[in-house]
Amino acid sequence: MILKWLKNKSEEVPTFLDAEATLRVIGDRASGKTAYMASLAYWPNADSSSPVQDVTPVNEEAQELINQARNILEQGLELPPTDLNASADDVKDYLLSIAVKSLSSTKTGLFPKILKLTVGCKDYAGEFFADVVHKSGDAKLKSYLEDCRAATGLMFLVDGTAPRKDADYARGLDKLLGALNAVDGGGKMKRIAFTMTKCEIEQLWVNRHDPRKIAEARFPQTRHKLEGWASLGNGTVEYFATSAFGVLGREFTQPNSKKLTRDRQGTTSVIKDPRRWRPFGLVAPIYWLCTGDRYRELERE
Ligand SMILES: Nc1nc2c(ncn2[C@@H]2O[C@H](COP(=O)(O)OP(=O)(O)OP(=O)(O)O)[C@@H](O)[C@H]2O)c(=O)[nH]1
Ligand SMILES: [Mg+2]
Repeated sequence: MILKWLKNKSEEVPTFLDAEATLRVIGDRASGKTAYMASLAYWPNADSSSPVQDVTPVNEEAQELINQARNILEQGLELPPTDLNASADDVKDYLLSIAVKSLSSTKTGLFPKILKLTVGCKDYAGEFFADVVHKSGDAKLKSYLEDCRAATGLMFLVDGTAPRKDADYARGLDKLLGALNAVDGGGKMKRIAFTMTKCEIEQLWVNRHDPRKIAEARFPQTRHKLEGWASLGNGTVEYFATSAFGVLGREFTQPNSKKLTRDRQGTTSVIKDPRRWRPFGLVAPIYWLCTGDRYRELERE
């Protein structure tokens, strides 16, 4: 009875709530930044039971991402590395709108709400990250940093299969946060989502529901830096496990990826079966960056 009422009610009165965010995606070369964004924009094989209702491109650049997903990833090919552009203004700014369904409780019961997340994500080439570590006073780097400072949230993407890079990542983050602070009191950056990619690989997949544990085991130094930043009252940190490619099967799963190379730098791969391409956990960090709430349904599977 209640369920029926809820069902009718959900059909009658969806409530729209907006949450806007200006996000920046940073990470090392080949950490999976472009694949993450392209898979998110394309949203292949949408599952009707998922809280994500749809992902729509808002600008032309986002539409271009969809074309990359369709013409490259879905053909089982590898994305080309992103060029390091002339200045921060030339970096593509992908504007996406994501509609997420959820239930909100009030005194009178539960009511459905549709949260519209509008995110502007800039995808810097991985060299930006290396430049933060090795260069300083460089004009181009400075314009990137200024641009990062304008963001409210940062998605720090790391290749989950590259734990040997922990020390590099910790150093990079330290420099980045230091440089952001130096500009003027740290800017607006309030949330950092430490997001591990390529988590369809077996060793990561088993712990996908405990990303903090994966981070603790694989990236202890980086985690230490992040926790230090948060404990100084600069903002908050959360941990996420994602895969742009996902897994095959439901009960007995296997990675839907085909490895091309694997070394200290991490893994490069292509999608194994593009027809069954189902990314994992891509919206969870964005939802948290926009709202400050963790929505576990987005990490189901
Ligand atoms: N197995 C697996 N491989 C992935 C995933 N996401 C990206 N990759 C692979 O990782 C490599 C790098 O991905 P990109 O998205 O181009 O990385 P990037 O961070 O944009 O790299 P730059 O543009 O060079 O800074 C490619 O071989 C991708 O196919 C994933 O979820 N799983
Ligand atoms: Mg790229």
